[in-house]
Amino acid sequence: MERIKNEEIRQSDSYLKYQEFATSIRSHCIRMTNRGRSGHVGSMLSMADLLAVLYEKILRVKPENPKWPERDRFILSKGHGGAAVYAVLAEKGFFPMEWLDTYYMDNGKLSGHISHHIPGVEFSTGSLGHGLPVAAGMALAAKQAGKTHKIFCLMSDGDCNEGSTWEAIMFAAQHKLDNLTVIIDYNRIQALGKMEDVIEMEPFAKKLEDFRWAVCEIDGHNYDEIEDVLSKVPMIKGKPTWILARTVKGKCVDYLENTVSCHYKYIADDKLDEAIKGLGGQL
Ligand SMILES: Cc1ncc(C[n+]2csc(CCOP(=O)(O)OP(=O)(O)O)c2C)c(N)n1
Repeated sequence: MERIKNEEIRQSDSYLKYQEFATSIRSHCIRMTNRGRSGHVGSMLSMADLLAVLYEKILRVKPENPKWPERDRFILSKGHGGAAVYAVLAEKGFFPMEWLDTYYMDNGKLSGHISHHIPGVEFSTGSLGHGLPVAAGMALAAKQAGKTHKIFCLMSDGDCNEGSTWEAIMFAAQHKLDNLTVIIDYNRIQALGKMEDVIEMEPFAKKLEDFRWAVCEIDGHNYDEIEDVLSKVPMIKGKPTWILARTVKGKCVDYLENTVSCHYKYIADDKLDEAIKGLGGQL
């Protein structure tokens, strides 16, 4: 397994751009869940930096033509955090920004869990363990059709408690799907407990290597590490890539960070200003 060391990589020119984008994603998520009075805010904050690099630099997509046949495919398997992807898609111009105001509301445009009825979303998820089987199918279809686009699947550690995920892991290795990249938002906290108390997956990286994937471990909040590895996939020709991105659930809101209780939560009115200010974002 490759462990990228921070000091080996120079700080990317895009660092500030990523930081600004991630801050705006977090800020949208805090506001959306506050307005909707519901949502999985800790989960969204956890993956914001990964999404910022993916959508700023890595994914070849066209907001003005979301179904462009040559586009890279991105699937969010942890569909409960879908508001973070909605925020990204609105910022990138896939749909009007005002839609964000209707998140989790009756008759609103944006549902609590991610939906493929929204431009830029490939697949609806919410039941854990569904993202990777679909992503693996897309990767095989692309190979068979001789296409060069890539498939990216952002998953949670909770996704890896599901049998369907492990079937897809074996399937992808068997078919040598090196056009497939999984990123695990490895915050080690699930709905009601920490991984060590629910289902421990360590040694996680070794398991995936044994399942014939190319594996890499990074800091999932370090833009340079994220950019570096995502720019180089596939890491090994003929193998799917598994990126174990260590993250902090609730990242950037002090009192939420690394707590189990931040999973299914919104930030209430009396904490809203403080939370947004803490991000360094605009009120
Ligand atoms: C098959 C299935 N079982 C249970 C749930 C309920 N549930 C929602 S999120 C979650 C776990 C959250 O932890 P994790 O998946 O690691 O995501 P995180 O928010 O920490 O990134 C669970 C058990 C579900 N969505 N799907």
